[in-house]
Amino acid sequence: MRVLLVKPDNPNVYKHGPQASIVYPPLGLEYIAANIDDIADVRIIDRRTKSLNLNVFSKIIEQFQPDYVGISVNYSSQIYVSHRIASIAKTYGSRTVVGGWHPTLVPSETLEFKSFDIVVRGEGEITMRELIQSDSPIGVAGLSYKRNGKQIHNPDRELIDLKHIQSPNRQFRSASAKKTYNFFGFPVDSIETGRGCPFTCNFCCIPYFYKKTYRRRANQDIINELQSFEIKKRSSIVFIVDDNFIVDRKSVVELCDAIIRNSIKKYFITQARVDTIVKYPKIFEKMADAGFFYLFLGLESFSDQTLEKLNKRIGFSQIKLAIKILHDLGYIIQGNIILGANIEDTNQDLESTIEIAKSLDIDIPTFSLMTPFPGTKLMEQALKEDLLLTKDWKDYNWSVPVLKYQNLSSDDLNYYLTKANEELLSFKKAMSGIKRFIRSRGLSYHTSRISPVDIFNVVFQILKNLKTLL
Ligand code: B12
Repeated sequence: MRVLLVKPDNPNVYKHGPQASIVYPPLGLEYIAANIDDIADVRIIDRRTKSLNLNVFSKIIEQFQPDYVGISVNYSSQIYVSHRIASIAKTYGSRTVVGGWHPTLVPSETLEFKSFDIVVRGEGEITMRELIQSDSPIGVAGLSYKRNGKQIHNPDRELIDLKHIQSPNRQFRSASAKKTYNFFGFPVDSIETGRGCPFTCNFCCIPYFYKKTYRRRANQDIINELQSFEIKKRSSIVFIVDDNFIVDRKSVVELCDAIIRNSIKKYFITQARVDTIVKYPKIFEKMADAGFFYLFLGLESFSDQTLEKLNKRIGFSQIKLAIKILHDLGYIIQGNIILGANIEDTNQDLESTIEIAKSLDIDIPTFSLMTPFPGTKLMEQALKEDLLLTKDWKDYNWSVPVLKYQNLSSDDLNYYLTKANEELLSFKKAMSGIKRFIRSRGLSYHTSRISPVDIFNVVFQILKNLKTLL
């Protein structure tokens, strides 16, 4: 059995701002690969590598003749590119399987595309394995498929015990893929330590996907993975992709201790919540000792009333305090702010959001427009109150207005998004964050983590992307 796994490109996103210079490896597909590579001949191709246009892709399919082509559709905005990829696969007689967040959240609608045969709902490791083993979707939990023009939705699959799945297989990366995965020029890898989040923010689909649960992997498995050749030798930065890294606090501290004890000298990046920083600053001190240096914070809004409406369960005073705590520890902060986070927002509210953002010391502020993804409370509300401007998924990328506001037009939202990016994303500000970080941790901390070649690559990358970074 031959299986080709495909990571589609990301159209229409990140033309500007820091994310334009970051590409992480396709961790979800590497998990799938690891869990089927003993029963199938597997390949992964990543369409985000520049060399892989659709002609090259067709040639690969023609030569490999896969029985199954599995496509990862994590972002709703990727559904049409994924359809194009699947259509090509079908002309060569492959069965097409789509997995990831978007198909899981709207399986029936996804199956309406002629090109998609099967949807894997939720976590794909065991479901895909059973599909390949039986070479049929009948009776496999977690699958939706078409038969004689009718859709069949098998029962959901139980959430996986994370101790019983194979770690991701990173051996399937092509030479150009290896070059593509980078964080501002630094070789980067991704790892997952847990799945889910106990919070229920109204714009987030995680509670739906993971059924409001949180599961964590065993720390020894994470350490083993960090010590694998691909991560140990090939990357200086490790991105922990978890939605919320600090849920089981004891386990996080034990992991940091184990990283230090095992002399795993890496720089780590992850996402954290503002309230956790304020309540447990000691954990962030420990994380800094272990190599954590860059944190993504979902700040969302500076209005307590709006934060409450989002069910974010943080307040503006916590945001200010969290920034101070992290800066005292030398962290670089990327903070995301949602423009129009309250459907009642006015021009004045957006003006003041931008002004407050300027007054806060966020090293890399990023802005998005409020977007109701399937599977969220926000989408429920938008459908009930007829607030959707469009249901064209290609626009659901957080930078195109898709909601109707009482007091704001789409032009207003576009104007403020551009203004926020232009006035706040500053190379100078980011550099001062980097300088603070370098100074705060001491020379030996850095020299043990970074090679001169990496430094050269980063400087080269920054100069190359100066235009998009500014
Ligand atoms: C890390 C991450 C990122 C990284 C990029 C990671 C990458 N490699 O591309 C960054 C920070 C850049 C990012 C950016 C954005 N992200 Co993001 N991101 C995530 C996050 C937290 C983890 C993804 C991950 O690696 N998971 C770990 C792996 C192991 O899981 P997985 O990929 O889901 O794969 C599993 C299953 O989905 C399934 N599966 C997936 N693909 C396939 C394929 C097949 C064939 C099969 C069988 C199964 C299968 O099986 C896998 C194993 O169980 C997810 C939430 C989450 N918990 O997953 C959000 C998430 C995917 N992101 C989201 C969003 C909205 C965005 C942004 C638009 C946000 C913004 N403000 O800019 C951007 C857009 C990115 C883009 N299009 O380029 C949404 C997507 C919603 C939607 N319907 O579109 C999510 C769900 C977060 C959320 N709560 O809303 N993101």
